Amino acid sequence: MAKKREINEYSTDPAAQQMLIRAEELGIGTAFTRADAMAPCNIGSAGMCCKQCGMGPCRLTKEGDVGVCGATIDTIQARNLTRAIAAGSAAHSDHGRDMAFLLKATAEGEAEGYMIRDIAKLRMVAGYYDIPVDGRAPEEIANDLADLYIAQFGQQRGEAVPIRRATKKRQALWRERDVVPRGVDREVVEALHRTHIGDDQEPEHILEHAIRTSLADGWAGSMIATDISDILFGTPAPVLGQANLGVIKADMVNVVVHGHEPSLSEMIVAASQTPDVIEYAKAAGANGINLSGICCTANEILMRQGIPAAGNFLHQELAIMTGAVEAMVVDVQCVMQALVGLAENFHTKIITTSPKVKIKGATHIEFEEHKAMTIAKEILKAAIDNFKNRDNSMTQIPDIKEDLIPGFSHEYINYMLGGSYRASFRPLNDAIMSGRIRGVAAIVGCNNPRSSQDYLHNLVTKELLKQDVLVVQTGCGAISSAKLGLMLGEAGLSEVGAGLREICETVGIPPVLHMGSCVDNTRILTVLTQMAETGGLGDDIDQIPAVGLAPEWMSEKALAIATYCVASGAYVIFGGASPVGGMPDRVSDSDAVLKYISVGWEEKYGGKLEFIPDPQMMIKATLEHIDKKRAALGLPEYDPTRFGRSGDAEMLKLEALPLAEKRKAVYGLAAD
Ligand code: NFS
Repeated sequence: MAKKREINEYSTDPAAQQMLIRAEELGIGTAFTRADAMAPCNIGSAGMCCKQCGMGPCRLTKEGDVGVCGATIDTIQARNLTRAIAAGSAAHSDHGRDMAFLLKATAEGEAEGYMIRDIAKLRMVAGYYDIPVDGRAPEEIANDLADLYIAQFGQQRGEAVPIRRATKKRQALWRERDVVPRGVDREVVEALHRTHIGDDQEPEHILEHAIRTSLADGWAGSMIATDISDILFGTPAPVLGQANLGVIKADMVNVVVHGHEPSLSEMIVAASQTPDVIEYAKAAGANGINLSGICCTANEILMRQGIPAAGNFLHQELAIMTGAVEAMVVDVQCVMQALVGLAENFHTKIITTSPKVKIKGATHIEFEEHKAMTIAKEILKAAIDNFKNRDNSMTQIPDIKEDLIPGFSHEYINYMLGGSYRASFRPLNDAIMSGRIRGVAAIVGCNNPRSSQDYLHNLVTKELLKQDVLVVQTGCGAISSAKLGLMLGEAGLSEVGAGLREICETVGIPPVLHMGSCVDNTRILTVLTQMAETGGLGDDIDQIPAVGLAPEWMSEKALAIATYCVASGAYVIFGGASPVGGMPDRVSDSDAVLKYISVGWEEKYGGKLEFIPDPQMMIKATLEHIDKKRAALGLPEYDPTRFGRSGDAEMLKLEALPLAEKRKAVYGLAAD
């Protein structure tokens, strides 16, 4: 057993620390203590264990070792990484498929309680694919779009159609390299086939298919999920929300929704606001129903409805530990099996809802889109019926929460920067060109109990903000910053570099923009693509001074996201352990795969994937990359003292200069 850590080594979040002290008092284990007890296997964590057939598992420990079939370390690492990327792509994209079926059912009037909320987005998305919109009812357009999107998943030949939303240059590169994906189902099946015993045994060739598979996720499966969520539930725009365990209320029936798909959680939000459900809760002696979310379900309903987030991945057990949760309603992904055993110490009901996910010992109330409202009410009533079982002597809710403003969809960022008449990324590009904003970092991804919860996220975020790097976030990383108060207007601006601060104050944005759930990383692809198309920062994503980071990653989905971002031209840095690393004490030829996904992929795609456990090194690598890209574009060298000496006044003075002088003063370019 590894060393038992102290509470403050488990999490930097004070609410989490309170609950972890409570867990120790009650003698209840959590992911944190289980991580202490379960030392990771060095061979498996470095991707050097092959269990693809019955002749093994073969554990390769040193350079030159081969498996029973003769497979080398490089082949085995490439296979394992590709399988992980395929699984992550499958998870996101299967979510996208369900959204496409929901759009179809809604268009046909067969989805109880759903409607098309964002007709403008529907028309815009239809326009990408030449689906006629003029003179047609939204349902007719949605029906065509749903058919097109449903067909994408199983498309056998030809390009997945959303690929056309990438820059022209990127599309050409993918075609030249023959990695344009077909349907994600086909790519995932082929990934499993190629990595079966006795198939593809050239590591680089295997990894090219990992690229293709991830592109089917980022530029199809996940992008489809985001498009349809916006069409059905509304494209996010800023709303006021709250985050952390303090959002759980002692006098109300608490229902925590956890997982990923917004289809049921949106309906639970709607059902919780109906008079009959509110009356039912009051009759049970509660002051009403209080909803909150965990993980990406939290992000979906926080972004659109302002429903508070109880926390990120490592808060799922801690929410139950408050003793005040009547039901935790889960759908798919990132749901710990430990929840059921943990809930037995309290009165909390764990309710599974997806036909794809049951947990032994949980209550299963299966969700079905054709009678979603009826099922949502049934779930809420089960939670209300459980209110009487709450033991107040077991209740302890940390009085800790922060306000935030989430909802920065790419459409909103565009509008906010340019105004309604000239929505544009021009001001953002200009700010980067002038050096007020040094570059952009997308800090995303999970929590991992192997490191202190939120510590790496927050350390990297705060340092990059000081260095005038604009930060956008999704997933559990976003909730981490939200809990810290970095997503609220002026809050935190005192810690932000002077140039970035001017931009935040002028536009009226927090220094960290919450862009949604993990499938919404496609919004970041869209922002980067539009920045490239706006001009001034090159003509493709790989030229933009931007970096993607997942300091506390743990899921296969994170690897899929990393890979499609790399294939789209981004430098991606992960913290924690490398799934293709050599043994920590030996750097040798067994690092060939590690080198290939960095140097090799950069040569081919302009993006690279690196695993850097040390946060200071992570920050250094980020800033060096941003500065390198700035230099390659011929932009002035970043100078932290150049802007913000007098706040807004300095900026307004520069803005008022005649164009020729402005070019010189602001961009450091020749006056003509
Ligand atoms: Ni993303 Fe969302 Fe969180 Fe990681 Fe899990 S919730 S899809 S995988 S843990 S960020």
